[in-house]
Order: sequence, then structure tokens, then C-alpha cells
Amino acid sequence: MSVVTIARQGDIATVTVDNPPVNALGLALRQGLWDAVAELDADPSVRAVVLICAGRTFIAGADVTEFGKPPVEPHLPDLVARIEAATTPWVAAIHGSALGGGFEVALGCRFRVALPDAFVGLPEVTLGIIPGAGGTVRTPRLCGVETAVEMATSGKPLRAPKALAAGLIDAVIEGDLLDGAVAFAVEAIEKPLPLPVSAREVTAPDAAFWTDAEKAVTKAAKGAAAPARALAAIRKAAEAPFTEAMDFERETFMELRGTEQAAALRAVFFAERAAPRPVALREVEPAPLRKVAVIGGGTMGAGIIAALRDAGLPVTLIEQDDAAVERGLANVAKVFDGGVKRGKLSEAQAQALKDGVTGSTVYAALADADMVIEAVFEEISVKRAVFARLGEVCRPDAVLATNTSYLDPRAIAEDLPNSDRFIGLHFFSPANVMKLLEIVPTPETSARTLATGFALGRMLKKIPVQSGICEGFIGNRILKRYRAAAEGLVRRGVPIADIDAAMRGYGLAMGPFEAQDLGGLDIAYLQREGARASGQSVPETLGDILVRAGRKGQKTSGGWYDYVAGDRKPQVSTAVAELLAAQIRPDAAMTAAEIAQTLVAEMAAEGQAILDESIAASPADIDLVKIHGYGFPRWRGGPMFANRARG
Ligand code: 3H9
Repeated sequence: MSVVTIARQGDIATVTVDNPPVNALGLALRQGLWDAVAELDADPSVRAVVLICAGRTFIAGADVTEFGKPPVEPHLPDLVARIEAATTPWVAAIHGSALGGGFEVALGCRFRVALPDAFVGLPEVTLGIIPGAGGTVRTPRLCGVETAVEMATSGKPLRAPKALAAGLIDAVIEGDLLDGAVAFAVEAIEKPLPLPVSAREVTAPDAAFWTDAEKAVTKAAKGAAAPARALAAIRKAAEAPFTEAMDFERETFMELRGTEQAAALRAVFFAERAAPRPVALREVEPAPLRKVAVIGGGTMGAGIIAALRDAGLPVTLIEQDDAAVERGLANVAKVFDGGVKRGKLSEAQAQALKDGVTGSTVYAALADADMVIEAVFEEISVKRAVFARLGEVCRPDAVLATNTSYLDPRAIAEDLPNSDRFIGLHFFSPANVMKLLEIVPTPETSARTLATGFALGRMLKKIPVQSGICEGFIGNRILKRYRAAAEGLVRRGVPIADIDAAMRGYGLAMGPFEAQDLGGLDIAYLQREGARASGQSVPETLGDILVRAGRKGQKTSGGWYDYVAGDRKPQVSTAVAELLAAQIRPDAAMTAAEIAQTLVAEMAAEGQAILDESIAASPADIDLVKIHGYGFPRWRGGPMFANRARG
């Protein structure tokens, strides 16, 4: 079947694009649209053309799978120009999303109309590139430079009403999109036509605007190259003639397309889309998830409840006594009240989210739950007791999950009958914000239970990654190696502050030591002590020395750094230097790049060990874990990608 079909309603022609899944502009579609313009231009009975798409969305952009290959004609900028130069006006009728090249095609049309819940945007920077078919040149001609800069440098799309207010679209269509677009076209051709977008004026802001914008864009980009290049392209569009700006944009696009950052971001793009639907589970029916319960209303439990409520699920919270139920509900309420404060939720929305949580101290309330997620204190005996109770009260087909970051799920489920319905789900705090969900099946876990874990991940819009059982699973195991390697550098005389600065420079929000100071050094210390008490040989770490000296991080006004009361800014500590002096044998002077390279290589080496032990299914899964759970810079592709790219 052809990806482009033409139909006629009186003197209005309809061009329908049908290129699943997202109508991406692969060669067949570009050619199909090119031919459609030629055919309709040759038909004098046609007075306007409505361009509409079948399926879930308008054209979602260029076909990203083609980016590794040489471009083939017709090129997208030529196609957009061809549509713009058509003898009859084209009207883009947008549902779903008109993104990147899809929005650029819409910009070639004389008019754009959209359903109220449609989006338009230029997300190219999220793929390490800039628009390559006039997005940076035509957009400011429609909505002004400021909005264009915001769109093209952030990559964030605008919903139709906002797009209308900004001048990016001409009408919001209530009701049937095709009928509405045809009616719009019929009316529009009775009036003088507006100029094609390329022929419109753009007002150039003064030099100060660009200086400020460059500062802001570079800061927000945290090392990603594309946003500043998108800004430069818009500046060119504002200051140079149309064709010169188009050439500049195209050159930049072609250059960025071949960079390592773009390759990394493309790899992450596809990995993120593959993760929620593992091939091995495609044929497995998950359990239905209508009623979910959470045991424990502490920080983690409350975050999980908030995530479940955001996905529209009613939740039962079980706590030990009435006071704990109250505290748990208050913790949940705090999350939603925060949403109101930040302007993300209305009071009424927050209330409705809160109302969907029922607190109880009675396990019998779980008799009809489809899934129960345990999020109690990270202590094996406490967790085991919870699952023994759940085994008594829950339906035998209810999926029972433990949220644990370090404990062995097999030991937690030891006393649970029908342990094929049991699974580990490692959420990351705050659980309603962090995208990563490590899914940890035991050898007994059934395919249905595993598929349910992934189904939950999809419902919560998380990035679910399966992990085998080992200490710390994928993410914390690599974190441990990374921290140990960072301590190794300190032992070799590399200053703590240099290591943190190097990792910030690499693109992480924080270096390894300042991050420990924020989270507290005592949790990992207690784990090591626990392991030592159980007879394991765990070498003394530098962190142990600090904790024993009372330095547990910011909460004790000192950890790896000193802190002045009321200030989170780390200050280099002479006390730490003294405490650690005997451990340090300086033999290394390292540049920031060498520090980062060493530590990333260590992460990747642990990742490789994890792969060799079949704990993770692929390097891409490991990269997703580090990007979505640990702040590894997305544009570096994750430690496995970055280390491989270095060769
Ligand atoms: C661009 O346009 C450059 C131009 O300026 C210049 C050119 C010269 N290509 O996300 P989903 C696949 S750059 C190829 O789960 P949703 C995706 O891999 C592009 N494939 O759907 C998945 O495949 P599978 C700018 C693509 O309903 C399937 O479609 N555009 C593309 O949750 C479903 O994807 C963008 O960056 C693509 N462009 O969300 C938009 N997009 O089923 C990127 C998706 O095999 N796309 N696929 O796993 C999106 O943001 C979302 O897909 C969208 C739908 C919101 C449209």
C-alpha cells in the first residue's frame, strides 16, 4: 500500500499519509509527498490541499533510522520548499505530534490547524542535531525569535492552544479534524492568502539578547553541543537572508548528524523505546493492574504511591498502626502539595490524587489487590515477615513485589507460597520522579509476573530494565565500583575537589564525593559493617575512616568536605586531609579528562562484568540504568557507549 493517498472533496484535495508507526519521513514518504505536490499542481480543479495523517500522530519527524546513512533525494528541505511553492495552498491538519521534520513540513504549508491535544515542536537537540529542513529559519518568522529559541534549544513541544497563541498554528479544531480542516480550507481560499512563511519578516533582537541567550542555553545544555548550535542557526535566520540562513542550518545539521553526541543520543532514543517491551515477553499476557497496594508509607513508599496515582491507579497503603498510616498519607500529600506549589497541579487535581489513596492497618484489605509493592525498612527479617502475611491474605494470582536496593529477593520470598508471582522492583528516589525501574526476577518468577513488572513500568512511564540478582543489582553495583575507583584516585594523591570537578565537567550533576556528602556516607558504611560482621572480608575504605570520625556528610556538617551552617557549598577540608594523610601515596597528577576517562572506564569494566555474568541483557540496558538512575549525561550515551566510543 502506498504511504501517500490522494482524495478529493469538491475542489479540496486531501493528502493522507499512512506510514506507521509514527509517519516518519523516510524516503518513500518524501517521494510520495513530492509526487503528490506534482499531481495536485497539475490539476486545475483543486483549490486547496489538506495534509492529514493516519494512525496515532501527524508526521513525527525525519526517520531517525536513516541518520547513519547518506541522504537520498528528495531531500527534506527541498520537499518543504516544494510544498510551500505549490500552486494551491496546503493546510497541515495536525493530530498527535508534528515534530522536527514533521513540523517543518507543516511550516511549508500555507496554514496549520490542530486538534486541542496535539503538539508541535522541534525536538532535534534531544537527538544531538538541529532542525535540518528550515525549522530554525521558518519558525522565528511565525512566532518571533524568542519563542523559536525556546523551542529549538530546549526541544520541548508546545500544546496546540499555546502554539495558537504563539502564532505557530492558525486554528484549533474541535471535533473531527478532517472535517474541520476542510472547512478551514474552504473559508481560507475565499480570502487573500497570507505570504508563505519563508517570505515573512523576522525582527532581529539586539546583540545583548544573543549574549544572554547563549549564556542561558549553554548553562542548561550541561555539555550537550546542539542547543548552542540551534541558537546560532536562529540568529543567522534573524540576521541573514532566508537562503543564506537555510544553507547555514543545513551545514550545521549535516555536521552534527555525524558527531559522537548525535550517535549517543540516537542510541539512547532507541534503547529507551525498546526497554519497556522486551522481545522475550512480547507474547506474554501480564496480570491486569486495577488495584495496587503499597506496604510502607515512608519516603520510598509515598513516592511509589504518588507514581501509581499519577498513572490513575487507586492505591491502598498498609502501615503498622494508625499513626503510621497518618504519617504515610501525609508523606503522599506532601508530594502532591509540592506539585501545586510548582504550578504542575491545581488544588482540585492534587485533592483527587490524594483521595485515591486509602490507608489501612489491616492486611485483609489486600484480598482483592492485583499487585502489592512492599516498601518497608531495608531489613531482611522485616521484609520476610511482610511477605509471609501477604502469602496468607492475597489472591494466589496477585503479583507481589519487593522494593529493595541491596537485599537478595530470593531470601525475602523464602516463606512465600507460590513464589512464581514474586518479583523485585527497585524504584529510585523520588520514586514519582526518577525514570529508572530495575526489575529483578528470581529463578522462580513466572514470565507472567515478569511481564507484569514491565507492564507496571509502562503504566508509570518508567524506563524498566531487567537485572539479575547480585549485590546492588546493575546500578548500585556500578556505583560501588565507581566510588571505589574515585577513592583509589584520592589514595594516589588526586585532590577530592579535582575529582568532583572533573566529573561535573564530564556532565554529571555532581562528582562522587559531593554526591556522597548529600546522600550521607553512613548507609554504605553500615552495609560494609554488616558484611564484615557476617564474616565477609571488606577492605577498609576512606569513607569508613570519615564516618568513624563522625563525618557522615552534609547532615553532620562535614563528610568529604566541610560545610558552613545553612550552606550546601562544599569547602575543601583540612580535617579530611589530616584524617586521610596516612592513606595517601601521591603518584599521580591527572588532568580532568584523565580523571573522567579513568572513572568511566571503571564503570564500563564493571558493566562488562555484569554482562559476562548475564546480570544485564545488553550494554544499552546498562547505559539506561546509569542515565536514568544516576545522572550520567545522556548525550554521552551512558558509560558503555562512551567507553566503546573512545575505542
Ligand atoms: C528530524 O526530524 C530532523 C529534521 O529536522 C531534519 C531532517 C533533514 N524515526 O515513541 P514511541 C519509532 S529529527 C524513526 O514509542 P509514542 C520508535 O522507535 C526527528 N522511528 O511512540 C518506536 O518503534 P518500535 C525529530 C521513530 O506514541 C515507534 O516509532 N522527531 C521515530 O509513545 C513508536 O515510538 C522526534 O524526535 C522517528 N523519528 O510517541 C520525534 N519516532 O515500535 C521522536 C518514533 O519499533 N518521536 N519512532 O519500538 C517521538 O517523540 C514519539 O515517537 C512520538 C510518539 C511522540 C511521536
